[in-house]
Amino acid sequence: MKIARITLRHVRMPFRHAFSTSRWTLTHKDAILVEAATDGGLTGWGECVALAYPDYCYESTAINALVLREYLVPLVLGRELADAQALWDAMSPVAGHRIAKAGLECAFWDLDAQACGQSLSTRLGGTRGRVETGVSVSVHDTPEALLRSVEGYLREGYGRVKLKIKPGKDLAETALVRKNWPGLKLQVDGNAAYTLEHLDRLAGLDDLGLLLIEQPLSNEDIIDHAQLQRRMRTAVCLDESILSADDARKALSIGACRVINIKPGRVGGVRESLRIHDLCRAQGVPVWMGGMFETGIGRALNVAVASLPGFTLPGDISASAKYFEEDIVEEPFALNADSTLTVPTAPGLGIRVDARRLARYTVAEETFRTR
Ligand code: OSB
Ligand code: MG
Repeated sequence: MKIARITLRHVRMPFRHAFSTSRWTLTHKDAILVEAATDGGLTGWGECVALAYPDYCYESTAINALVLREYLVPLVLGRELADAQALWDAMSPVAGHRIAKAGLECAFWDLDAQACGQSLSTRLGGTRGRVETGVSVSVHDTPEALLRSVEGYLREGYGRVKLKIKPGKDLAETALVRKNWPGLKLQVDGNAAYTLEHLDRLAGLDDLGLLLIEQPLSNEDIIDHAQLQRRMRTAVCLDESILSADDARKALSIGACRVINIKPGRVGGVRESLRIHDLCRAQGVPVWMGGMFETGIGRALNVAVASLPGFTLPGDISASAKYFEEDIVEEPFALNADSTLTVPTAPGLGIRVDARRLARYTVAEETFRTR
């Protein structure tokens, strides 16, 4: 496979509601979309999932664009790439920047699966036609507003709820949701806002019957998480701390977590996601699909990867309508009555990008060609 043309687009799409975590509030989704074309007439799409500001990690939308334009695109354009490993090797002169790499890698997989005439799910060995989903719920100003939000999502049909928490807005809020819905599949996400000084506070979550507690401590840490996991019955799940299969192996070997959140963007793409999936499956460790407010492009990727057998917990893959009035794909992802999304069956990612809507949200665009 040879990529002959790459177009990078910065899209900016308004959220239906502002979204807050322990660290930031967002009103828009920003992303770099990668459109890659072969001489043979195939077009593949990928999405770089970094946020507009580098606070979830050191990558951001602007940094993705810079790294792609200056370094990654020149490394891959016009080069013969046998498979995703060859693409990874071609990009290896650039250290880190896994989100930028994953955007390109997704477009490559879309092309590769189309060339095989298979859906990406089938190409990867997916075993289900529907994937179980849940919602990630913003930090709210008041407990009443939080309860109203959760109630709304349950009415829409979501069967699992993840509450964003931060120090001081955690125990009481989570206990309140638990009291209102005793049987609800419930979990929390601290987005690295806690330290070991909060050990007692975090251990207080143990009585609330949570599926897991996600990334309470620092991005850079696995040692303190291991200490926390020894203190808690609830499974600790790592998100920000796991950038590779090697990170996952080390974290599991010291007991820093009992569950792992896989985001293809965060770990450098599908190839690394498969490695983490396989490692965890071999050890009997559950994994689930994370989310980064994806457009229909990244959402299609997440749904395909989540169709693999090791994804045994519901993912943060909601319907497009949770975030957007209008998605950029022709058929937005919609929730089924059993709290699932349907895995696309058309070749590749199985989506069609709507050119008019794409143009509406594009704020910058640049094209690169082989000469
Ligand atoms: O920590 O899981 C997270 C969104 C952006 C960055 C980090 C996270 C999230 C979410 C939203 O929780 C998940 C979604 O896309 O619905
Ligand atoms: Mg998280």
